Amino acid sequence: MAGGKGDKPAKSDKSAAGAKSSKGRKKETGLGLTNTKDGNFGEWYSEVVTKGEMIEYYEISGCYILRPWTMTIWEIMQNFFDPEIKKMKIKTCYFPLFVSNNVLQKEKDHIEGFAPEVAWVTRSGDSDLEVPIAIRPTSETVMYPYFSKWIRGHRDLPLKLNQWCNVVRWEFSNPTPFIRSREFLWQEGHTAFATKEEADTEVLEILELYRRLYEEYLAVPVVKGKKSEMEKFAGGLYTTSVEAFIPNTGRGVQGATSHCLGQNFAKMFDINFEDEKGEKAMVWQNSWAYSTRTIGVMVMVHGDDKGLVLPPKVSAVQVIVIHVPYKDADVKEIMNACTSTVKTLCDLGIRAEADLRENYPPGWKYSHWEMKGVPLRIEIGPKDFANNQVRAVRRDNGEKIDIPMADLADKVKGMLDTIQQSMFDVAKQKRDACIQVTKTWDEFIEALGQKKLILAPWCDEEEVEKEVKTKTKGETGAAKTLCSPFEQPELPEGTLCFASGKPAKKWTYWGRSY
Ligand code: 87F
Repeated sequence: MAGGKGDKPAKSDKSAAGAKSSKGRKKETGLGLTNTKDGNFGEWYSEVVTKGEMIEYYEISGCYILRPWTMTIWEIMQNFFDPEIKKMKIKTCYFPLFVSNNVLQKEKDHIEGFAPEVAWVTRSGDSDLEVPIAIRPTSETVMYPYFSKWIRGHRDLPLKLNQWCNVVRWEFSNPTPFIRSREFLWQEGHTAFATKEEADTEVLEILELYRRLYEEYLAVPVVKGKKSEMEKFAGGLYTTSVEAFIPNTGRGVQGATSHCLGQNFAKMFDINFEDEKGEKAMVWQNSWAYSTRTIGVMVMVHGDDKGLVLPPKVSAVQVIVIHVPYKDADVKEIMNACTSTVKTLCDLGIRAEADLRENYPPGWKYSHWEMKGVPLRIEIGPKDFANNQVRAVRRDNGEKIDIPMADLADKVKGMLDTIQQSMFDVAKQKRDACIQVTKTWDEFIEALGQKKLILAPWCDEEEVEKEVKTKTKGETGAAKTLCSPFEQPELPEGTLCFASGKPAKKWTYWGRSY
């Protein structure tokens, strides 16, 4: 190990993870978390996203700086999703950030409950604006007047648009990076069809892409399903979602939504067309979105007491190569081995980098890259060099294996795939272990206390859901429906609702949620 001079990191903090000097004493490294995931989840989370260099807190509460470590993940997800929707003939557009009050208020029912969250611009310089303008919280009311203008006949349909943008919702309940922020990034898709069938089909196609984003990219298992009448988007006909679960807090989290809006907005905004028979008809619309919340869910699911754990598919750096100098060994030749290892991996399309900084000891660097969640670390020391091999260490489970230089390409590629799959499998196992089937009220309350993800037979009545909410209201928030999974277990004839005792209509997931 390096030890000795000049290797003390700039910052010094309460904790000292990792690095030991050659004398074997723990050094103050300024690295490491002061909170554990099980001990204080909220503090742990904000420490992980800041020390993992994803987020910097900003002066304005609820607003966060998204650092490159975050934006790369966002871009990788975008590079999957955008071509997929382009295959579906969805076109990119961009509408303005500002909305006039007039237009915003047009769909009254829709905006009513949301009004407190709308942010307004009222001044420019020293003078008040003649009329205040709102900042988009979503773009239905921004876009649909133009849908009305652009759609004339059936040949103008379908109209399928998507925009990548930011939105502002002035939330008041505890802001959390990624999960609940006042400004966030998303894509919002808005489409119009001649028939309900086409709209229905698209809702599910988009939902499947959201499932793939979570499961194939973020290695987070989700449930696809339908929202209850109470939890759906009030302006629409029905809402589908992918729901994730955070075992440590026992909370569900809506991962992304795909709505069929029906004809509500078409009525409001006069979005009509002349059909093939020459008759006037109203369009069927959808809207759908996923946001930077996806990244927060991923951090919450995979992170551990050493920091972030990133799935290889989305990590900006997939392999970090670190040289391990030793007393009299030839540092130059080990460094060269690192550089050529990086080159071999990069040539294969693997995102590899070397950390050859000499002012930090290897142990400090291990902790640093563990904090940032890099999936695989490769160490090269004099012995490895002599044996023509490298040592690989997995971030997700700490497993160490020696890889002969000759096998580097194959083995590393294989390991990254294995890590991706294994992270999903482990997350799914943990999620599934939290699922509790409850058939009575007492079982339900007990499971809720144990932070379970509850699957219960339900009569599907709004009044009953309201009652469950009221009865479970407490410090940690009320229980509500998350979704009714499309994959329904068998519901035997005569099964009763856990809450009302009436005949059950479906299985539904319940829990506290973000
Ligand atoms: C906050 C303020 C004003 C949510 C809001 O889910 C309006 C709204 O309409 C609002 N918060 N919503 C619902 C958004 C529905 C819908 N919009 C397009 C989506 C997907 C993308």
